[in-house]
Amino acid sequence: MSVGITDLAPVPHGDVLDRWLEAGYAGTMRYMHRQARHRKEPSGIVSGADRAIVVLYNYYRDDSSEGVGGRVARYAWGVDYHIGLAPALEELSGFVSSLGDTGSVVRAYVDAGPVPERELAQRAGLGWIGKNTMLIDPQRGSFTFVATILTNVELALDVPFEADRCGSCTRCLEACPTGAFPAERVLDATRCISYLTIEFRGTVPDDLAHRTGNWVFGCDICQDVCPWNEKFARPTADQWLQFDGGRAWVAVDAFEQLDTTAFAERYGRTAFARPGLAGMRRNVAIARGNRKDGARG
Ligand code: B12
Ligand code: SF4
Ligand code: SF4
Repeated sequence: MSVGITDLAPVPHGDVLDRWLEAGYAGTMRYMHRQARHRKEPSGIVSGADRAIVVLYNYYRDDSSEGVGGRVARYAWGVDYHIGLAPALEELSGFVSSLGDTGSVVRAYVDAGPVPERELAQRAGLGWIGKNTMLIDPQRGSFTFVATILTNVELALDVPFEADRCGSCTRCLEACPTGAFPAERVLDATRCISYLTIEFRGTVPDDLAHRTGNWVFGCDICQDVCPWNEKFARPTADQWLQFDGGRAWVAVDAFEQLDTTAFAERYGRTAFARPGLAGMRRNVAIARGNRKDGARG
């Protein structure tokens, strides 16, 4: 885990978010439009808060197996991280509260909420934004969750991470099977396998479905090819990420026999709950089709 501290001044790349939304790259994620004001001016998120403590949490695990069935992005191999990270964040929040006066503002966020997490992480000195749009920690790579604690407890600020260590590399841009990067550091979410398998409800257009290969939940390709991950990613030993013995692959018939109650019992505490049973069945059906066609992601 690495931790950095920054203030909540307006983000310097708010215009990037505006252009991204205008281009329609958020697709059906309407909440990104609703949250835009706070994402650009994070001091408005929690009344009184003027500091962000930003935490990077390593979730990397190795998987060299050429499994059978559908492939799952690493971040979803364990218990849902919104649940798994809660105890660590509660403990850290308690510690931060103990540094301030009674009644200090201390509020933790991970993913949920209008917090511009990567932008704050860069400003808190934890890494740079790669061409694949990921926050890259020079000592760990990008297989990390970002969590933030917004507070008014007086804390010294860290120095922003100003360097761009991507250099002339373009591996991630070339490796994306769906062509989801219209430019460096710009991701058209509507073409991204992560969006198509997790956020998007409905029928995936054929031209994209053919390119999703065997991914049934999320996608790690633009991170797997990154030299900073190849060199520096180290497996975590955290127990909550080992849930279920890991779930790097799911069997093609994993969801066939389940009804919604059985699905909730089996997967309710995992990230699969977001697309739900119908979404996971759709994803598996696409992967099965691609296997027959010999299409690869
Ligand atoms: C919407 C969303 C998605 C969408 C869109 C992704 C995207 N790139 O925008 C979809 C569904 C596709 C998605 C996919 C994934 N996501 Co997501 N997602 C988010 C969410 C909720 C918002 C991201 C966002 O603001 N997008 C809008 C665009 C415009 O923002 P942006 O690309 O980050 O650009 C901002 C900054 O980078 C900055 N900026 C832009 N250019 C430059 C240049 C410089 C020099 C600097 C300094 C800054 C800068 O300005 C922009 C505006 O603030 C965040 C959580 C959160 N609350 O922020 C998680 C989050 C980004 N996702 C995360 C993860 C893990 C993933 C996946 C890896 C999951 C997977 N394996 O399938 C993929 C990765 C795909 C990818 N290459 O980004 C993590 C990333 C952790 C990290 N180390 O970076 C986050 C932070 C969640 C978390 N709390 O851990 N995600
Ligand atoms: S997560 Fe996969 S589909 Fe999405 S941008 Fe990265 S390589 Fe492309
Ligand atoms: S693959 Fe290369 S260009 Fe892409 S994020 Fe990693 S270092 Fe940057």
